[in-house]
Amino acid sequence: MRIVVLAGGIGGARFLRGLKAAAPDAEVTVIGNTGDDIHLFGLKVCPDLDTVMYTLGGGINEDQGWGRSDESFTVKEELAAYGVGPEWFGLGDRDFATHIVRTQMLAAGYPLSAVTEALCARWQPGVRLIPMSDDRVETHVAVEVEGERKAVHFQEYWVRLRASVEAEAVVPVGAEQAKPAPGVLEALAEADVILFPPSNPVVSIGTILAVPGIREGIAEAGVPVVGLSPIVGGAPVRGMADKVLAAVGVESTAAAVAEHYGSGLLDGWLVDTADADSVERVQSAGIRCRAVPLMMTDVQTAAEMARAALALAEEVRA
Ligand code: FO1
Repeated sequence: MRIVVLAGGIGGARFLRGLKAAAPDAEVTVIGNTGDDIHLFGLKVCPDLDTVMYTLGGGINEDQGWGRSDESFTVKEELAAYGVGPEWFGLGDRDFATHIVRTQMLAAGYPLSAVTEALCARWQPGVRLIPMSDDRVETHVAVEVEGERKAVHFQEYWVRLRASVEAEAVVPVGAEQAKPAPGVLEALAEADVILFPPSNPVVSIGTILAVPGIREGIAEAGVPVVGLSPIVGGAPVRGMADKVLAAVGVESTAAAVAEHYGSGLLDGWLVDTADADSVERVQSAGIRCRAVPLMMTDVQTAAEMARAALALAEEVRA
């Protein structure tokens, strides 16, 4: 079975670990969000691609859900000693190696998709990880700080500001000019099922859908598209998705996120048992809905969720 998954960071990566356990023989292609990418110290950092690669490759810092395990921060300390910032983004020594190799290959002319393939040759994530685009897309957030309205890079909003100020707009800069990376549209056309894991609907999945051609590719695939709610009981399971959902006028409920994606895209939607009362509302939006446990406490619970998503896809296909 060929499965295509649109993934952002931590939620997407943890879901993928469950999917691999639930469908070990499936051929999984991950279309990774690159809107979170940031250029620091002359290096290109791809947080969501690295989170998927490290999580599935066994190198992730499990508690954080990002960055490497067994990390040290000597390079970061030395940069700070030179007064070279920013200090608010925690890049570890092992993680720096990934960004050095990536930047070196990009400078040699390799596209991001080829670089990602090369990095994955070491990590063997067990899925094919393709960036949504080889073109530069960077999400910026319009905020008002001390009466001054300005746009900050998503990472500054997320990490330095901790999403503590209202996001007035979330803009994936460059998305309109971006093209799907090689293999993305082909994977969608050949898919048997397409999954939206519990990633951030705005800055992760929303950014992938903003690349012209991808939303159409999903709709034209003519196969079941099933998503899992990142919102449980009116609050994000992790992260601060509610902050960016507000920016696009979507209430932080499992049903509202399903309606936001729309029945033109989604055939099925899983909500947590805590939101069983919203099944009716989602179904009346033309999206098949089931309530199952959606808390990914370990690989087994994530595998159960993946099984439920695949089962719903078969129900929709019938
Ligand atoms: N998130 C934080 O909250 N603090 C950090 O210092 C931080 C550093 C970091 C370094 C590399 C990387 O790949 C991810 C990092 N993240 C950090 C997470 C990152 O902001 C988010 O994972 C994604 O961008 C959103 O999913």
